[in-house]
Amino acid sequence: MMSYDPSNIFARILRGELPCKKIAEDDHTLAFEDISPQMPVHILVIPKGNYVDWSDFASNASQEEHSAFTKMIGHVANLAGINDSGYRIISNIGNDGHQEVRHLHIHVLGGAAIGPMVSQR
Ligand code: DGP
Repeated sequence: MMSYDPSNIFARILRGELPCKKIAEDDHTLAFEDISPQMPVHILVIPKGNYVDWSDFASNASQEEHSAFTKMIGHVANLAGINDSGYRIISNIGNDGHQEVRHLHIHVLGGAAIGPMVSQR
């Protein structure tokens, strides 16, 4: 796993150096709109702590951070009104996972039928 780089784009959003379209926030978690949405609803949920990816978060985050992160994903799906129609959550991790921003994030995607789980290579 790469070490955390505090100059990554989501760290800059968390510090208020870059704007975002905020959806929801609590002490440990921020949710905002993806800048280049792949679906009618495309929300990113990130922990406020400096975690590179899921493995880093799993090993090093507190119970409170875990709980807040999990709840926020369901909360923004509720806010976006996609619970009944359905949605998908994705976290891209590392090189094989095609993770571009090295601060843990969950994509919440919905608002239309997404199709099969993974596109064929
Ligand atoms: P990933 O490949 O999983 O690391 O996805 C990174 C996502 O971050 C991608 O869907 C586009 C989004 N993104 C990149 N830069 C910005 C930004 O400055 N603001 C917002 N809101 N989203 C961004």
